[in-house]
Amino acid sequence: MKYAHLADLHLGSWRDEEMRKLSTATFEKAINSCINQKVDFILFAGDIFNNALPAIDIVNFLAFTLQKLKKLDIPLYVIPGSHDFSPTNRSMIDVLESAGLLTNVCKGSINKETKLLELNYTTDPKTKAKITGILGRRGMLGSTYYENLNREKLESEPGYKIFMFHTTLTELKPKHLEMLDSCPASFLPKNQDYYAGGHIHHRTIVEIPGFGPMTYTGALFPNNFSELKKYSNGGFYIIETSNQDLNKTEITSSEQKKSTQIITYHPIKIKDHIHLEISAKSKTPETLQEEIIDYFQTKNKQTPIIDKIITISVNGKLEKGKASDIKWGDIFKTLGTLGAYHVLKNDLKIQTQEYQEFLQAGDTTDSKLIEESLIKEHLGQFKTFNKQTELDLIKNLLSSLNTSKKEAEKTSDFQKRIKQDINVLLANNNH
Ligand SMILES: [Mn+2]
Repeated sequence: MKYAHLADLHLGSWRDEEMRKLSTATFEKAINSCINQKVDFILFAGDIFNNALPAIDIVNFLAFTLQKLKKLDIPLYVIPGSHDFSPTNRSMIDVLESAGLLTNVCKGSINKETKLLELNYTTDPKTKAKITGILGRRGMLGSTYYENLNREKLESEPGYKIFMFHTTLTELKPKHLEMLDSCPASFLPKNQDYYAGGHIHHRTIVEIPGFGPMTYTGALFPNNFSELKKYSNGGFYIIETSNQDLNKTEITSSEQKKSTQIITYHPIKIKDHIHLEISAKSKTPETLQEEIIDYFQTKNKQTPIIDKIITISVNGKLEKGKASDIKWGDIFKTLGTLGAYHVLKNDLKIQTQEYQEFLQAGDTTDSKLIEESLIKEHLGQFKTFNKQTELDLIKNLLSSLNTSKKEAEKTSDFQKRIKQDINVLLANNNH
């Protein structure tokens, strides 16, 4: 058996059209690669879309691509991620499932007596692999699913089993995301053959005794400036198991299984990437600007920057002036004439005499992390909730309010949708 594991596709992300094009091109290339490698089925471990209500052209593009899989009889199994549905539980994934383009494997019910969540496996018709999982929610809302999960039911099921998750697991958390809330891997059922993770945009494979390999693929395509700077590109896993393992009825130990399963990472690269890290220390906005242009003009003589993505990070304290005095428009234009595909900058870490508050947010340029640490700094001034509830609520409110009126949505419907979403959030936190 051979299958693919993709996660954090974030289709429709990036404001810049050039970057959005790369994100969809990466997706198309990944699916074609899966087809060429003749996988039996494909998994998407959440965050298929970047927003709960994606633009029509993105949904159309995805439906068109998934139709190819359907024609070739390659099933697609998914769990929704934290970005895939609105607080009122609306998700485009439901539409795609109704159209027969994918199967949401997060299916189950609450046992009336035990009050535990009982998940059902979806069996892949051709390989007989059994797949289930838990959808992702924003903040730590999702952890209640794990706290109330009937794990034994999943642990004692015979056959080849895949568990999909879209949450932060403590044991799989990379160093640079240490401050994120997480739940322990022991919240997941033991004895699954593969744990297909999403949510954390950092490639990881961890072996924990009693469990099969627990994995994050990382984002299929970097989703923001800091991911682009750190990873340049994304990719996915192909998992291959030897066939004698497939129709077994007894439960084998995870150690026995390990030897019969190979996981390989397949990077997908559309454009090359160059990063420049430059210090503003003892420079004026004008000299800094000259230095950046100079760097690329000189570099271009050795290795042309033609068709490459360029990221520029500036940090340190300007001798005079402020970050907004740097004429980025001129820099972009010059690099454009040298043939760069697209240029992005991050000047959030430039310090000036006037404004230094960003420093307190720690050593990071990831806007999400800056946001989180600023919220944490000011928690508890407001006595209505405990700190954890307040943090979750603020994060959820911020993400719900980060929306705009959709194509053809009436203003009154838009207002109603926002009010409804906010009411759901406030009701959920009212304890
Ligand atoms: Mn994600």
